[in-house]
Amino acid sequence: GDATAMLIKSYACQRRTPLKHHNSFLTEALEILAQNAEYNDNEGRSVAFRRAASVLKALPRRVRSMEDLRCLPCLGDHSQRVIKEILEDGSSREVESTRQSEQYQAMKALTGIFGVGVRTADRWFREGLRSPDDLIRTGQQLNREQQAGVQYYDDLQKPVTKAEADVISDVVEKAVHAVLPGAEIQLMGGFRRGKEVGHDVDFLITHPEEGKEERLMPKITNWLEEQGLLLYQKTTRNSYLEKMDGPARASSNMDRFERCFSIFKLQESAASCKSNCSASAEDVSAAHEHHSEASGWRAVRVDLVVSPYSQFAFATLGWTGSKLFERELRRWAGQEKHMSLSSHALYDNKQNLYLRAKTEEEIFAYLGLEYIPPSERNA
Ligand code: TTP
Ligand code: MN
Ligand code: MN
Ligand code: MN
Repeated sequence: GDATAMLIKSYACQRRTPLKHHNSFLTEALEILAQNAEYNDNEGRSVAFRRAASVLKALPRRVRSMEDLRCLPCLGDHSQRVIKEILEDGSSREVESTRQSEQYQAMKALTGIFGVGVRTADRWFREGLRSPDDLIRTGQQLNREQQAGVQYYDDLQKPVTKAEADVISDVVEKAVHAVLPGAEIQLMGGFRRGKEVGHDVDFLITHPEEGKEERLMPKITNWLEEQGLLLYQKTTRNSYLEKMDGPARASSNMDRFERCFSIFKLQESAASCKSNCSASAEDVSAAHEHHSEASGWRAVRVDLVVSPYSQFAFATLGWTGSKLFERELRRWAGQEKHMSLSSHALYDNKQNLYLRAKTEEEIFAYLGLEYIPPSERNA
């Protein structure tokens, strides 16, 4: 073991995890096992593999032997066996057979449909269904969300680029300012962490005058709908009440903000079309013929969340991710600090009081953690 390995802390929120690291040949393998455990409703096992993968993402260099893993936290027996096999043989039999398995592939395809969770996908798998096409062919009952998920499946499978996220940011900003001047909009999720592609685009919206943000979402979605920019939307009202939801529920990861899960209709410019098709500038119209549909637009998943100004720092921290980083923050708060952290608030269970914060930096300070910038929260 070397000295650097011994500096790796055990909670992901105590570490800096950059987007690009040196061990994807190991982390991708461990994350397949994590994903498979999730498909089998084994959350404990899934989190164990994800924590192991996350530790390897924080290492300053490529792992070359088991010796390099001495003194590292979060590496259980099973993860170590998998790593050893990959280091010795180039791949792990368990990982490869999981990757090839009918269940893994079907669950991946089915849970890849917007609106389909593990429980539904598992039920369909047991009934012999394997893909979105099977759902259509057998005339499965689908809710409105799942219908949209099946309808736009191909587009929603394509990664969203940063350039597309920037175009959507402009659209969202225009919509929000049309209905509430002075509102503030922030790009969240993977793109805030510096990712170059994502599965969706996440936004957090607030207004410096507390109360102005109430019932804002229907105004935004109406505006977008009038412009013909929405293919699907489902808005949920804010249901957070500090007195009732605060300390008791604060460790739950589902928040209660007014929010909208949507699918945007994104007009594809000649420029983005060109880069997608890798055609020359003069050849843009010819490039269209590469598309299955030469429609000039694509569907993109967009999440909109509205937060009261007083909760904005907590909402920002909670919607930046990564999911494992968030999970580890809440675990650190509870286990090490006797506090409850949510996307709404931080509650100190020893002093029995809420800790107010205007910035993410203040929240890290309350938690006794060194500040980790978004670009290093890629746990
Ligand atoms: P995601 O958009 O699911 O993930 P991501 O942006 O990190 O990655 P991707 O590129 O695949 O989109 O979630 C973004 C953050 O939002 C994540 O940190 C968790 C948070 N979140 C909540 O707080 N509550 C929720 O109900 C959901 C769905 C997400
Ligand atoms: Mn996202
Ligand atoms: Mn999202
Ligand atoms: Mn094109």
